[in-house]
Amino acid sequence: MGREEALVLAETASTNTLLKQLALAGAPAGSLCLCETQTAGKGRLGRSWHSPAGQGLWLSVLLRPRIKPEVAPLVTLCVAMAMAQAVRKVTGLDAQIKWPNDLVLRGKKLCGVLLEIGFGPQGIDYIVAGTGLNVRKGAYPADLAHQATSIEDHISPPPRRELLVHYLAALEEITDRLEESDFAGIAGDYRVHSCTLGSQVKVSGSMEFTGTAEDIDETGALLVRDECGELRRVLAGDVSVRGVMGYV
Ligand code: BT5
Repeated sequence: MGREEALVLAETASTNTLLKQLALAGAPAGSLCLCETQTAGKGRLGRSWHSPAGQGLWLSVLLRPRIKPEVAPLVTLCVAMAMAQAVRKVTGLDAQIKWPNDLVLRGKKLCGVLLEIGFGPQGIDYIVAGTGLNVRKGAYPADLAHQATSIEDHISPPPRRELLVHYLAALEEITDRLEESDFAGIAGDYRVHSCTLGSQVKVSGSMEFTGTAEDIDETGALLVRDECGELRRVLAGDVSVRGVMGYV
């Protein structure tokens, strides 16, 4: 395979979509794409992601980790951990991880993570790890102000380059740990920076119930003790955490 690509664009529909095309054309791990603005930024489940010009770090990184397909969801946690670490290091702000894919700061969403995974005959072929980090106040629209935040809402924002450099270094270090030791390599760090574990949560989607999030298991699933005392495994779907992003 050739050298990795680094695309820095003024505008694209979605950095994830573009990098996925490069991944399918054989681009190597470490390739990345970032842009000033996305015209069709994607969230999960067909939702959209606001990505106005110059207001955030709209970025996708191509990973080709040597891990078993069943632990692929753990990579979402690695990406969120790496971004939380970068934000803490560069700004001193205590960004926390809301399972599975949000970074929150004082109860509001600072960054979203979107993973797109391609499987081949050997297992995982590629993972496009997209992150939308709100750097300036204009990153999110006024009607999301009750649940969204940016670095500039708290401090004078650092150059995006610094956040990028620390994020890439942290991502490499954390995914190396995942490759070497699976879940055991990342679980401790994850537990420390999670705002979900130990909190009351509301699960919606294919199953709906409330309970207390106790832990994650070795595949990244959330373990929630429901009101009847039963421990239930939540694989996907939406989880609201009491006190975070509007769940009161
Ligand atoms: C996510 O989805 O949080 C994943 C977002 C990933 C965005 C990055 S940007 C680079 C890369 N390229 C892409 O096309 N995507 C990735 P989800 O959990 O579904 O949250 C989406 C919801 O968050 C929306 O429905 C809005 O309510 C809210 N939202 C949209 N834009 C936001 C923003 N800038 N800040 C905070 N909340 C936002």
